[in-house]
Amino acid sequence: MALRGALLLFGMLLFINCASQQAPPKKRPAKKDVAKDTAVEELQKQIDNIVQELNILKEQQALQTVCLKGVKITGKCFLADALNKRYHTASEDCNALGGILSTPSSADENARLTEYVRQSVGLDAQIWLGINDMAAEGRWTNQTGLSVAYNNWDASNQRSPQPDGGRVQNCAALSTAAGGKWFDENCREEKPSVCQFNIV
Ligand SMILES: *[C@@H]1O[C@H](CO)[C@@H](O)[C@H](O)[C@H]1NC(C)=O
Ligand SMILES: [Ca+2]
Repeated sequence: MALRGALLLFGMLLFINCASQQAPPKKRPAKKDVAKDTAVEELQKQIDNIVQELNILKEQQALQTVCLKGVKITGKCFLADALNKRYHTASEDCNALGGILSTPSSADENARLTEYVRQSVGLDAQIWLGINDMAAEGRWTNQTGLSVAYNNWDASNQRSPQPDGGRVQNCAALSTAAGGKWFDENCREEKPSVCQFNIV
């Protein structure tokens, strides 16, 4: 923060200095002035780059803080919200933090998310996932609106493998009791959730 301020001030001073020296308009810019303009532009570019890098650092630091409370898994940071909420509320609350509802994209990630939910929420918990078929029945999409490539639906009940809720159940939930298997549930049910942040 102090660095950024100092740099901006430095840049501004240079700019003012340059502008005041140019105050009486000259008919033809001298070679010296052109060189100065280029130098100022170059400096401005460098300042912009530093500001950009600082912002990325700040974001990473914020993520680190989230990850200190949560858990880091393959470029993602998971943070549990143990409060029971409807799907939409859970999703909006997570979005407000800059994340999306957790969306495991591999068996390994699903297993590690399940383990984290066991530890943070409970051994018999169901959490909302960032996956639903609200837009088109039977087409399960993630928060990007794309069909999910990975799923882990529970098929242990052969007569009625998940998802089995049709139009009544459009939101996917992961169950720790079922070893991380997924179930479609009514989106108005209230469940805990895990917010996912992508680490840049
Ligand atoms: C959604 O799914 C697509 C394709 O499977 C994938 O490329 C994208 O990263 C996913 N988005 C999220 C937020 O998981
Ligand atoms: Ca459905």
